[in-house]
Amino acid sequence: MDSLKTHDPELYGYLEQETERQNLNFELIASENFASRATIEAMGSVLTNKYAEGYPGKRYYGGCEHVDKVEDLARNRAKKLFNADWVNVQPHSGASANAAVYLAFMKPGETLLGLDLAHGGHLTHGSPVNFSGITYNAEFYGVEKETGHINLDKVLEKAKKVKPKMISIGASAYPRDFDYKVFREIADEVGAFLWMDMAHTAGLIATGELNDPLPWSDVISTTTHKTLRGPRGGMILVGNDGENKLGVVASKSGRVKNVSEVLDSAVFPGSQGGPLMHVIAAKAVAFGEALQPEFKTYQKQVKTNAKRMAEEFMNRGYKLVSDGTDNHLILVDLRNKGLTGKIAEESLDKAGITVNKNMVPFDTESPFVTSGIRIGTPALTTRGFEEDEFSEVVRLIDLILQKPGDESIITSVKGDVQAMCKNFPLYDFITA
Ligand code: DSN
Repeated sequence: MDSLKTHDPELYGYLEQETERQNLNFELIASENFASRATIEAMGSVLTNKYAEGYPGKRYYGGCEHVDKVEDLARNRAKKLFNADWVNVQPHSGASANAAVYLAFMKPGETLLGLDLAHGGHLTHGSPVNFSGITYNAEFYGVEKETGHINLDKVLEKAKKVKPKMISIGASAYPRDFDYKVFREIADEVGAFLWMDMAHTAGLIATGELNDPLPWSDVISTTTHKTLRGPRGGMILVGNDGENKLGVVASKSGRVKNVSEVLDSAVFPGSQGGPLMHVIAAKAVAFGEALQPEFKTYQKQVKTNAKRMAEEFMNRGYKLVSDGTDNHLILVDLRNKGLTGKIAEESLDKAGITVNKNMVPFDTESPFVTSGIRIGTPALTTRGFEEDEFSEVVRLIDLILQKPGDESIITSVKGDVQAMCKNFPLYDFITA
């Protein structure tokens, strides 16, 4: 980064600071990860200069012969990775991918049935402050107060009552797996489309560490930067393409379009303009990495580490939502410890331990305070942390949470955090 260093020293300084933060902190935000050097290099490439509205072979600009190959590479690798009939790698983010899903499957005012944000759902699954809740009629299912699990009988009951056009599955803070077959049966019983947003769990799904939604869902959306460990971005997939139930007709021929054609149009020109070709190149790199056997080993470890962390927290008297985890994250309910999520997040941050405060189901605190923290293993597992390191992570978190704000404990824990991070080096190239 020599040219950046001399060309824009102020900006370079901020990058240096952020690199140091990533290198020397415990990154435990469940939705974050560390992309490879090759992925980051592709993102920083000349492809950022190229306009390529349209799709490979059908662009609105000249000079697309090379970026066509890049996008095809990304698409083909993603199809292989997820055993999908069709993918669209152009969505700029998970929210953009979801906007295209709505555009393809729903008309304004129609009803979506999704997991409540306060029970682990996502903003774009019908929150009243998001376009999804503003444009569509959002209805919600939740988790059981006693178990923290989704009760599928209640989902069916709710679906029969509200008659949704589409049912969404997927979450940003749900530590358990989903039974897609039963969700499919529910969707079929009420005549709804079924949409899985696997943003958090895509890497675990790709490697068979969690149930596979592709055979059961009408459409699947994802981000590419969480467990999938690629560049920041989004993607849409279809497991079984073919004549769809949308009834959208190709105007000249009168033929009913495949669901993939409707979704392609919903991304471009429906909701986006020019694709970010540099990011699509980086997606291709990351999908290539995810097809390697080491990626499966990594995902297994992500899950094993989360289980170890769950056990360690419960042994120390912490209450976890659903009393454990099937995936890459845990949700700690801090109420029995007399703490809020806000206090916990702030105290841990001072010691170099990065988590996020999170609502727990049936929370009585506001979203700015919350009663919980969400903790995920993907990023530190990428660094090489295994079970023993995660036991130590929990010990250090517990030390802080026993006396939040105690400066001498914070200083001592921060020293331990940095020492461990130095034993598991991360990036040495960004500011080199
Ligand atoms: N913001 C992401 C998360 O942290 O889960 C979801 O978009």
